[in-house]
Amino acid sequence: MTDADSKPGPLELTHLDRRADPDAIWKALDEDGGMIVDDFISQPLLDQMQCELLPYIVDHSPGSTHPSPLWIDFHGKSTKRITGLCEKSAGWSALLCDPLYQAMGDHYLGADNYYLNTAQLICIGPDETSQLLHRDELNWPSAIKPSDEITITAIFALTDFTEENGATIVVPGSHRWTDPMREVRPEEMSRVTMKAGAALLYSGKIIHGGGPNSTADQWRIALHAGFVLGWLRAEENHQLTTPLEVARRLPERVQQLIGFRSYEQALGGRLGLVDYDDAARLLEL
Ligand SMILES: O=C(O)CCC(=O)C(=O)O
Repeated sequence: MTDADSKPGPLELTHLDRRADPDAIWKALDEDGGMIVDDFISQPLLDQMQCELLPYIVDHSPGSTHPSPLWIDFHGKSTKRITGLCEKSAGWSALLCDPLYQAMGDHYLGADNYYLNTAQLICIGPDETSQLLHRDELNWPSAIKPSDEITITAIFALTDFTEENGATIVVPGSHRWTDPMREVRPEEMSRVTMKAGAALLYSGKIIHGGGPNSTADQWRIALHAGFVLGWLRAEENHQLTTPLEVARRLPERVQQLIGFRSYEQALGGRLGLVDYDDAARLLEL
């Protein structure tokens, strides 16, 4: 164990206003492994997204379809998870083009160097227990670099996040831990309480998980959406969750982020091609 492993993190993550200097946002994120931007989503856009997405949430059943007990537990027996959001919400596509959200991806992963990992609604319902704590970057274990991010994520609150209804659990400072097996002590955990419209921005290295919901009738609704380096496979298969005719009508940035454009590495590699041409050609046909 090193000093970084034993040094306790702050009890609560920093909250900054949407109008804060982006450098102050990255500084807070770098220090603690995560931070909260209040009022990230404007009220009209929040209203639009809630209205567009609510019917899908009502229709969806909680729980996992995976046979393994590990995944059933990880996905949550009382949690609804919904993807394919570009088809379901024009508001979500607008948020994907938000300049601050783009600045986060560009800052941590490099401009034009990343794709959308997954965009999923995570709706934690009554009686849900705590999710297994985890680090997002462990999806790609052999790509992990000690000092660089390979994935960076935002959890947008579409309803208020409270201690009772499932606010995300984070372990501030754990992005610096060098011992991957180090156990988390209860006093190192903090709950991400925030108002609807706020966003938790966090490192792929920080330990976190969905919180328990002890309410009788409240659903905690999050839109969990991260970016991943363009040469790594994304968690969500966006080209199957978004039909081609829908992709044709999306903003260019969204088309790129969900893989309807090919990836060109700075050093010359090209990935995700169609007939050795850019996948964007398919959108023109
Ligand atoms: O729902 C949350 O607050 C976090 C969920 C999460 O980290 C996950 O499902 O990977």
